[in-house]
Amino acid sequence: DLQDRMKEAVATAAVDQIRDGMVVGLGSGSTAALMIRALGRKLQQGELSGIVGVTTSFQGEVLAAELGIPLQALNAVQRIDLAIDGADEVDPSFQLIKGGGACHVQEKLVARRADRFVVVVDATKLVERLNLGFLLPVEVLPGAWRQVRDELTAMGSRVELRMAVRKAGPVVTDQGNLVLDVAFDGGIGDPAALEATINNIPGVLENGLFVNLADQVLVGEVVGDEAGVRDLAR
Ligand code: DER
Repeated sequence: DLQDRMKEAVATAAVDQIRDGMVVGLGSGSTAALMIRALGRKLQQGELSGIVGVTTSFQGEVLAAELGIPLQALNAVQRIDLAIDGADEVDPSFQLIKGGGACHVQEKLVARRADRFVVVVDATKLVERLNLGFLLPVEVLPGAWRQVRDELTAMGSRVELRMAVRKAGPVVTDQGNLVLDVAFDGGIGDPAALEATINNIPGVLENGLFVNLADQVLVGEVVGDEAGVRDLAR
C-alpha cells in the first residue's frame, strides 16, 4: 500500500549512501528491514563489498544471517561509519521518538556511535510536537516496572505496561527487560530535558527520545502515482 511504497523508496535511497568497506549500523522495524534487504541485494549483486553490519536487535541479526550480511558486535568495532534506522516520530528539530519495536536500547547505542545517523521514515512520521500521537517507550528492569510507573505518573503522564500479542504477559526486550509506554499531557516540548530526567529514574535503562542524534532525515513520499524521497531540511 501507500505507506509500504514510501518505506521502500526511502529505504533504498539510504542504501545508496553506503560505500565499500563501511561499518554500517543496521536499524530495526519495518522500514529498516527493507533497508537491510536492499543492502543484501547490493552485496549479492557485487555492487558493494567489504561491508560490516552492526545490528540493533534480534530482528536485524536474523535478517542479516538470512541475507549473508557479515556482522560484528558493538564491542568488536571502534567506530560506525553510517547508521540507518527508522523512527516513530520526527519533530521539526529532528528530535525523534523511537522504540515502537522495543529496540531503542541498542538503536540508541548504534546511533550515538555512528559518524552519521540517517533516519528513514514515511511521511506519516513527521509531527509538529513529539508524543501527541505516539507513546514514548521506556525500557525498565522487570523488578522495578511498578516503581518506575509510579514515578512517571507523578511527573504528569499516563503509563501502560506494554503487553505482548503472541506471548502471554508483557513484551520482553532483547535485553530481557520490560517496556512502559508513556503519554505526557500536551506532548513533549523539551525532549533533551525529559530524556535526561527519565533516564535518571532508578530502574530505567533507556527511553525512546533520540535527542540531537539524527544527522539526516529522508522522507518517503508518494506524489500522484510516483514514490519519491525528500531530504528533510532541519
Ligand atoms: O522501533 C523502532 O525504533 C523502529 O525503528 C520504529 O521507530 C520505526 O519502525 P517502522 O519503520 O516499522 O515504522
